[in-house]
Amino acid sequence: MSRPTLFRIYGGTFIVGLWLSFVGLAWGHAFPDHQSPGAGSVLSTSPRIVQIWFDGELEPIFSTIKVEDAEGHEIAKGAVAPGQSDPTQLQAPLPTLGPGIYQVKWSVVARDGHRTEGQYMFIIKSSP
Ligand SMILES: [Cu+2]
Repeated sequence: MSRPTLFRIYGGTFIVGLWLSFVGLAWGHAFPDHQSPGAGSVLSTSPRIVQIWFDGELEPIFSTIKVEDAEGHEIAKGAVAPGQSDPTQLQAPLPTLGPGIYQVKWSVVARDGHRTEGQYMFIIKSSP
């Protein structure tokens, strides 16, 4: 009778251990915390820079940001902002943008080696 009980205990511990390591990896991913200009925002003037702040540290060599116009042409690209001891921010300086829809596309590798990526848009409206 004691063998099956032992097996059940070890088995349960193993499964809990697997679950904990999975959750631990998931926490290590880097996702945007906030961005400027905000996702989906409508602006009346061209911003000078696009910035994204992440919830975890990034690997600078493997982390990029770019901005495309409505036709998919790349109009700006950037990287981890310089001078950060704990790099969590991407930025891309922008040329002066005309009215239109712009896509910000980001791709980062967190310190745990996992890549996450995504995109969002902002709009510059034509002046009245
Ligand atoms: Cu991860």
